[in-house]
Amino acid sequence: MSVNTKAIVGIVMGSDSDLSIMQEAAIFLQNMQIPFELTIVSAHRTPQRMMDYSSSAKQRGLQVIIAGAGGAAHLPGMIASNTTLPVIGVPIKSSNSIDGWDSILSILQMPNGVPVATVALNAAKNAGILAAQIIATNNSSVAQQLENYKQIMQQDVMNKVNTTSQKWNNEFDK
Ligand code: RP5
Repeated sequence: MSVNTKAIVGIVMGSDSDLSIMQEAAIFLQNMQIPFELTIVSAHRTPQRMMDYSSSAKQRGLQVIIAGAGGAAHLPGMIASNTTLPVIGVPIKSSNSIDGWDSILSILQMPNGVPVATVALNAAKNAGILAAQIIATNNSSVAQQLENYKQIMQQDVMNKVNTTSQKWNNEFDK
């Protein structure tokens, strides 16, 4: 995104080793022309930066935060503890992870009062889609782009239905 475009979605991750996964959220937002920012904020290694990021986010104009982390993934929950903005958590199967379950459970099992909308393991694209859907509740142009996106997904499946029916009997669509 251009440096002059004011971000409305914040993407943060615990390490640059999360970037290959987290960039999927960024690419989706870019395609939807939703201005975003992306940086590294580590709950364990830069705790003060995490508190500063989350406490300033709303005032800086962010409307949603996407936070990804692996292993003992405290970043999304701690960000959520320090802002009223909706936080979407992306569990990441990282080098220090036990099959990703540690990250999934750390992000998913938040205490009452502090929700994090948790997507599937490594599902940063879905986090981008969900962020766009939150933005779309108050933005008709993003809402229209999401309608188009759903139409394209539907058409893609129907093309596969047609291809499959050339070889296999399908009485449902007759
Ligand atoms: C977490 O530890 C990060 O989010 C990352 O997924 C994992 C490993 O970090 P590095 O050791 O690669 O920096 O805090």
